Amino acid sequence: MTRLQTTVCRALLAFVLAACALPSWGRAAEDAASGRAKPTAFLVLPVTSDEEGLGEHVQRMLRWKARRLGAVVYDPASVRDALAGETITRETSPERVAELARERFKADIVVFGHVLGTGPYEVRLRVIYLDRPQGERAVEKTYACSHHQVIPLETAKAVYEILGIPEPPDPWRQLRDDADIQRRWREGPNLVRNPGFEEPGAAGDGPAQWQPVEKEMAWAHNPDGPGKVLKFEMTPGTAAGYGLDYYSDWIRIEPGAVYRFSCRHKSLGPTVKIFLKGYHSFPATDGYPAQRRETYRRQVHPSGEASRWHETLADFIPEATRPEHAPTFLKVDLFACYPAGVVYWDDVVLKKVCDAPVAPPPAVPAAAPPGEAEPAVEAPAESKDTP
Ligand SMILES: [Ca+2]
Repeated sequence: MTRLQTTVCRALLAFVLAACALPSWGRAAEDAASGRAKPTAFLVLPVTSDEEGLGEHVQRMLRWKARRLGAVVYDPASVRDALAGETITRETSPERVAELARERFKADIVVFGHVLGTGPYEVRLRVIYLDRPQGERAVEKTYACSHHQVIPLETAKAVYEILGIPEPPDPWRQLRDDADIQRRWREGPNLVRNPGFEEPGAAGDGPAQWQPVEKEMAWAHNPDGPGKVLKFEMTPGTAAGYGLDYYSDWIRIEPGAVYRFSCRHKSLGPTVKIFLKGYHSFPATDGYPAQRRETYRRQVHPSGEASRWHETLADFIPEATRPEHAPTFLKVDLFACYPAGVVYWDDVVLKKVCDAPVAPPPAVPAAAPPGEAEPAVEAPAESKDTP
C-alpha cells in the first residue's frame, strides 16, 4: 500500500469512527455553530407506538444518537423518577411538557412523540426548544419509514436536525479519483463466490454458494440475456410483512479495510435494498453456543426506474461500535419489500479496494467518555439477529 493509500484509508477510518462512534465531532460542530460553551441537555420523554415496543426502541435510538453527537442525555431511570407517575402521551400539551422539562430537568431540548402504524411507519416527534433567546419554541417533525429497517436511519437524521448539526459529508468522494483503488476494483478478486448465479448447487435446484431457494423465489433464466439470475416473485402478503431476503454464504473480511460492492437488479415494482451485514464470532457463554452475530450493517439503496436493469455501487468500511466486536465475516442480503411483484438479481461483486491501516489512526481517543460505557443496550447497529 502506498503512502497515499495509507493516508486515504486512515482518513476514512478516522472519519467513520468519529462520525459514528464519538461525540467530539458533533459537539465541536455544534459549539462552533452556536457559540455555546456547555453541551446541550437533551431530554427524551416517552415515545409511544402502535406497534408494541417500537416507541421504547425509538427512545433508545434518540438517546444513543444524541449522546454520540455530544449532547448530555438523561438516564431513563432518573426520567422515570422525576416524572413521579405523570404520564406523557401524544395528547399531552406542549405547554405541560415544557413546564415539566424546565422545572424537573432543566433541559435545553425535550423530545417526545408517537410512532404511527405497524409498517409502513411514521415517526412523529414533538420537539420543544427551551434554550432559545427568543423564547420557547415547539415544532413537530414527521419521518416516513417504508420499512422497519429504515427507522434507525430516519431517527439518526432526526437527531441531526433537532440539534441543528449538519449531517456528515460523503467521505467516499476521496476514493473516486484514486488510481490504485480503481485498479484494485478492476483487477482484484471478487470475494462473492458464484456471483452471477451460474453454478448449480449440489441438489441442482438453486445456485451454489448462496442460501437455498425458498418459496416466492426462483433460480431462473435471465429474461433479457444469457445465463441465470435469482428471481423474487413476492406475494402481497410477504410484501406487506417482512419482505424477502436472499443471503450469500459467509465471506471472510478484514475489519477496517475499504470494500466496494456492486450488483445489478431489475425490479418490476418492489422496493429493493441491499444489506451488507458484518458478523463477529462470539465464544460460547453461559450455556449459549459459540455463534456469529451481526455487529455491522451497511444499507444500500438502489435507485432507478422500474422494469430496467440498474447497477448499484457502494463503498464501505466494516467496523463495529466496540473494537472487540469487529466483524470478520460478511453476508450479502438481497432484500425486497412493498409493493409485491418480481425482482431479478445478478452479478454481485465485493472487492477489497484498500487494506486496513496497520496501526489505529491517531484521531481515536483511548477511552470512551463517561456515559458511553454500555453501548450494547443503546446501539441499534449491534443487532443480535442471525439469519
Ligand atoms: Ca447471471
